[in-house]
Amino acid sequence: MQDANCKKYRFNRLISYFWLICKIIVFLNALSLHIYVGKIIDGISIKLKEVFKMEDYSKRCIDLLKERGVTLDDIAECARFLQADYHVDLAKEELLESVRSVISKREVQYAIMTAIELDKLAEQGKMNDKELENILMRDEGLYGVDEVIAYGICNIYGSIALTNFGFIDKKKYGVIAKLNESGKNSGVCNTFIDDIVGAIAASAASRFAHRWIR
Ligand SMILES: [Ca+2]
Repeated sequence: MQDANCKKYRFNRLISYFWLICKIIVFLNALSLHIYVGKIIDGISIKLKEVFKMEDYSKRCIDLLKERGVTLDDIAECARFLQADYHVDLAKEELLESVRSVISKREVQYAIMTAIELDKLAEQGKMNDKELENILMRDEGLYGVDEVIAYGICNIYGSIALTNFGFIDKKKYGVIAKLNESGKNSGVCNTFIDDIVGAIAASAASRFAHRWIR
């Protein structure tokens, strides 16, 4: 009888241990699920922050361009000029979406911010290297770093963008001609921005051409 009681006691203890282990497993599962859900929420919030930050940079770049006398309309008009031989009746408004799309790219935004900052620093006499400042203020013929930054934008949009850029850089159309002219005035530095505007227009025209073919 005592033996039977002992077996029953052991059996009950085994059952209680089993339940305890089950509860621990359920608790750990809930905990890991909680961590997993937390990680997903963190990932989504990081992505959302990036998206909003990009929107901020787009606006920032549009404002910077405006501050230097360049509107999105001006750039769209340059892009229209580049597409005029292929689409005779094309209105610049049809290229505005492509211009906005080019400016929404992070690499393009960094190029715009860097280029305009360098022009402004030179113009305000705030560069540490006064020799370099003079080179930028004179828009020295052999100084080609401005074009290299512009190529960085065009490279994203392929060979059509690169050839478009070469063409508009040579023709100096629209706002690019204005920037080029005003850059010759003393106290004004447009060494970088003219190439940046040309590159955005060339890339927008390339984007439009690719979408048209599709
Ligand atoms: Ca230039």
